[in-house]
Amino acid sequence: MNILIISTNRAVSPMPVMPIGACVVAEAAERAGHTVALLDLMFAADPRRAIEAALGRSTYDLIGLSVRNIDNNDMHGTVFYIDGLAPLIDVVRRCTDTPIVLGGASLTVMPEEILRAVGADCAVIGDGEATFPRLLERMARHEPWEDVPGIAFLKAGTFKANPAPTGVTTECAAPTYRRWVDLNAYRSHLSTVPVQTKIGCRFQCVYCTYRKIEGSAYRFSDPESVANAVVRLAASGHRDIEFVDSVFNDPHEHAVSVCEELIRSGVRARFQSLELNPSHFDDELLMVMERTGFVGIGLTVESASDPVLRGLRKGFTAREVHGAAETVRRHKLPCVWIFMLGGPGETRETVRETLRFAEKNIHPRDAAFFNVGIRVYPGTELESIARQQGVLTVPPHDMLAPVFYVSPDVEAAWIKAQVKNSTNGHMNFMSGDSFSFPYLPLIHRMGYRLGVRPPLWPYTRHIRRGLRFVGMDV
Ligand code: B12
Repeated sequence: MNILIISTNRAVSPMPVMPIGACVVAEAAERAGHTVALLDLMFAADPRRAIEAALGRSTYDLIGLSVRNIDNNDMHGTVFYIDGLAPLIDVVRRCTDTPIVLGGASLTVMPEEILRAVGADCAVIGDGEATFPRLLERMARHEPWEDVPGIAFLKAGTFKANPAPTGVTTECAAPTYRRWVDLNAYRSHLSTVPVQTKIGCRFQCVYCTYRKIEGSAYRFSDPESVANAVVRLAASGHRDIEFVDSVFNDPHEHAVSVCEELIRSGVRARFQSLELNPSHFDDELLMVMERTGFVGIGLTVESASDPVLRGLRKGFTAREVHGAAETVRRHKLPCVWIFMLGGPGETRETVRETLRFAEKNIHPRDAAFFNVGIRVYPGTELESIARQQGVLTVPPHDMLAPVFYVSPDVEAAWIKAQVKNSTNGHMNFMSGDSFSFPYLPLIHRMGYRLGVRPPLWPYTRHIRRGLRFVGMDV
């Protein structure tokens, strides 16, 4: 079959991300014998025209739309990306009656709601590289496809979803990005090249969708295959690699093995991962990461207060958060700390405790990001907590347009004011406002021209000072 995959993501905040999922399924479809083209709308001046032009150039047997984000998870500057999807589907429908298949993380999180909102023939939930080729095989033979595992669809208004298959991962599925996307455009926006070392997440955080997307049992890529993939990427000029595992340093041994294999390969690249957990975070890990060539890490701690960490079911304590701060201090690796305020158990006192922790323990050369309010997804434990507490009343099928949770024991506006105070006094601190800053893409491009390479966040204090100097307080 002749297939067009359209990557619909155009979000440039916090930076444009390369469409790893769309590239992975494009290559899986090719391996299954199909002819595949990929249209990446990230930098298209006019996405609708770009679709019309692509559909004018060739006739396709199937069109796959990759839909990454539902919204930006920001309670105070909410952007709802699904609103932009229906107009794109309209353009496709106007040009052709080819079947439309949706895929991407957002579809695994809320397949029914998205299918109802935008209309499409079906959606792939879970790992696309396994399901998409099976669907194509059926469609190519004009056979019924409704029983293919991992497919969701609406039939006469009723939603049906077949459980997604979960395979064993041994090979690292790093696609040959340069075949599919405009690498120079991504590079000039300080984007990194995504690579996964495993799939799955074993943590039980009450708000999170990662288990739903990737499953709760780990499927590991063999460390050697990760190193081979990175060597291959580096040879074609991709030297800013970001590990996009749900939690990079869990299990600890796998992260260490991956680093050791990268060291053994002799590859020269700059690595980062923003998804580290403080409970598997020690000198051994940081030493091996430094030797590998890591240039930045993110610690997703969310809070430094025990009642909130318990309420969020993070699986670690404030003691481990403090321990992680001591470990960070013993090394030179830049670290961005990620906090999410307002979770179950949050009070004015716990907010103060977390902010005091950040002010006291985060070195000025490092950075911190504070999000206020938590996006509630249907089916999560947070949804039940919010309903029990009476702070969520919209029915589950109305939660596609984002709804947010804030602990009933503290006001969102008060938390936001405290964060503002703290960011005013600490130029290395950021809030949701920094991500929605309209000149962020320009800052990325200017940084690139000045020779900055990702990540940009270690420069937060310099950028904020510069912006303050010209009258912009972000
Ligand atoms: C790492 C990560 C990041 C990194 C990305 C770094 C990088 N260089 O890529 C950072 C921290 C920058 C980031 C930022 C954001 N992220 Co993020 N991120 C992730 C994470 C943990 C992994 C994503 C990933 O690369 N997965 C690996 C690839 C292979 O999987 P995939 O893209 O889903 O593709 C598979 C399937 O979806 C499917 N598929 C994909 N496309 C297609 C197309 C077709 C046709 C088919 C059939 C199948 C298919 O097959 C693929 C292979 O199996 C996910 C959570 C998760 N565990 O999935 C969140 C996630 C994708 N992020 C999310 C969000 C919201 C964001 C932000 C908007 C948050 C913010 N306010 O900043 C931004 C948006 C950035 C942008 N410009 O788009 C959401 C998106 C869904 C939603 N709930 O809205 C997720 C799911 C987390 C969540 N909260 O639920 N993110």
